[in-house]
Amino acid sequence: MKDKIQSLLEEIKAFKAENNEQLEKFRIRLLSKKGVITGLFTEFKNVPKEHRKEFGRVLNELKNKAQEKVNFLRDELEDVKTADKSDKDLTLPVDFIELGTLHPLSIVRNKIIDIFTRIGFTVAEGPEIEDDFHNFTALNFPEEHPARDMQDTFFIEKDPDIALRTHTSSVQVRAMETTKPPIREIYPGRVFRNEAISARAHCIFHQIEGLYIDKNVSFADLKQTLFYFAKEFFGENTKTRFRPSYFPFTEPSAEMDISCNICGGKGCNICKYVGWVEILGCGMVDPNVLENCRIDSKKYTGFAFGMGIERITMLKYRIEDIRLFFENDLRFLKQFKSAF
Ligand code: 2NL
Repeated sequence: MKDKIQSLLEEIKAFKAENNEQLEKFRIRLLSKKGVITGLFTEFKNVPKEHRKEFGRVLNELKNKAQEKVNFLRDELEDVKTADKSDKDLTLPVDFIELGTLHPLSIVRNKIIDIFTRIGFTVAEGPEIEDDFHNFTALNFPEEHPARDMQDTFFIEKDPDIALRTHTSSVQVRAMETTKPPIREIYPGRVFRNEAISARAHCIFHQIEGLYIDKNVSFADLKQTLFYFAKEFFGENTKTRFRPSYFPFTEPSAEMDISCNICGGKGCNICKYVGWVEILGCGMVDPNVLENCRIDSKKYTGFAFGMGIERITMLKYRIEDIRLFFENDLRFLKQFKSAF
């Protein structure tokens, strides 16, 4: 019996079919009601009780192998058939190619870019690997600031320090160094922080920062620009409020909240029952930073802001885990089809 099963397994493995007739013959000989494998099942009653379980397992495996082989060869013959046909008949419709969709972070980034370009901002990008000056020193980070620590920043080289940029502000520094104001730009890009990954934080994420430098730029310009953005992005009824904050590179600094777009300000678990959610940080560019970038701080003033694209996207689409953006699970990604 063992030999018989073994030789059937080898036969299945070696079998090739040139056409459907040969395949059908093979199928009938092994798997039909009167087929060899079906026949083996009738031997069951002659097998001693203690071996029946094992015998059943082996037979089922044999049957599955045979069926899989038949399915495989059937598909293969079908492919050959369609390939033959399409070679010959050029009027046949082509196979449908499914279009991909934009990543939700790209959708939101594009939307933000769209809003700011309507009011005169242009887009600029810069390197993801930065030196200490552009990522920290020019931006007023003191020597002992915790962000300069290995625990917070991914260093590539030390002395002189080269690191993965921790914000896109380094691109703004480059813009200020090389451009005579007025400067009115936004800076989208990928940034890196040495953080443990959780539902709310990731070591890679995306930011958009913005900068407006000219003569007489005021905090009123900042408020009105960001209010316009909030209404365009989250809807006409969105309210904003500014709270005092601190960043090394702006003075004064503020954080902007929007009225919760989930509950309309009434209070829910997204806004932690306060009716407001934080969406970005901003402020007037510190005169030190202007001078570090060779801009005359007596002649020019400016405002700057920065927001996390993941954060805004999570708020807009009510996504609860930041890791979803990086796992590339099509069941998640295919839900965002507003891209085109
Ligand atoms: C946040 C806060 C901010 C800036 C970024 C900036 C850049 C230069 C000069 C001054 Cl070169 N400021 N950027 C200013 C305020 C806040 O980001 O929470 N981002 C996610």
